[in-house]
Amino acid sequence: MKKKTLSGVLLAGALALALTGCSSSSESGGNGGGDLVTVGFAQTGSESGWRSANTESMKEAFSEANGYKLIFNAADNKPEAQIAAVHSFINQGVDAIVIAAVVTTGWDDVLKEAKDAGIPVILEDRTIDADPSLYAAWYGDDFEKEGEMAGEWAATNFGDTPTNMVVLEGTTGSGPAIDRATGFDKAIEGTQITKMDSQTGNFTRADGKTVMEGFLQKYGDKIDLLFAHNDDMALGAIDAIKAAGLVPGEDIKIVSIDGVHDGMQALANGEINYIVECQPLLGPGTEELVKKVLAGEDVPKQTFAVDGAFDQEQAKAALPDRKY
Ligand code: GZL
Repeated sequence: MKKKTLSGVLLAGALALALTGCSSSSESGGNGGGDLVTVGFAQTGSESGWRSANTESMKEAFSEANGYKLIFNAADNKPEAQIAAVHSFINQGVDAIVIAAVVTTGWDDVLKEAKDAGIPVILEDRTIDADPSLYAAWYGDDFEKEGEMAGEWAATNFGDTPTNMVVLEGTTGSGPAIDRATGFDKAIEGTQITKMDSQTGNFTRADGKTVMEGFLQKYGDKIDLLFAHNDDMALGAIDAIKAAGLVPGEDIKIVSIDGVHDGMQALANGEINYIVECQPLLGPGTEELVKKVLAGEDVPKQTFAVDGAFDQEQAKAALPDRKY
């Protein structure tokens, strides 16, 4: 924890070495000594299968065995609860703070407070609109590129014929919702794909189903294509499409983003037509950044995870070895 005097740390380290007889190792958490590095992690919540995989990866990386004491907070997708969690981490004097921001805005004040307290902040997954000097690094996926890849698939397969599309957007104000829409819209510019409607389904299966039910009531069989900002909303939409007596993947083509297991299974079954991957296993890379930042090493401001994309055959081939 913060606020230890240097002599206190050296003494603790010396005691730990005496007790365990092992030399200080760079394998343990941030400071290499015997005491744990305390990390406050402000997670969005538990809105999707992607989020569950991300949380598991982060908890594994910041385990006690790896030398960390992780203080975990899931904000139930409430921005104000997430800000309060970060305030709490600062007051507890943690050694470092990691944030997966529900929305991009509202971060400057609490990040200034962390900076004044000498606590480094590392962003994982979600992006924020704040002065870059207020955080040490960001590690995650390229949301605009994901949207562009999904849009390019739609343009290639449907751009030459009049195609009516509806969109299930992610959490309003979140980095992935903003950037995936930007990338997708750029890719379908000049095609014959018409966006009839676009509403948020909050990245959840339940809201994806509810919003799709509304689209079906309003547009009926005029809908040719659905772009879902994540698999969970696509899976909810599939339930609504089936309940309306239509065939998902045939009557209504579906392109989605994430590549979680249930989404990839629906793709293999032909109920989704294309998925752009969004890598959730960000724990090891985030832990590496925290360790380097605490050791005073220079780190890149942005590090991008590598994402693939899958059609039905590729999903069938990939499913057996998928880790999430
Ligand atoms: C993207 C991540 C998004 C996923 C959703 O990196 O922030 O949030 O696409 C998740 O499934 O809810």
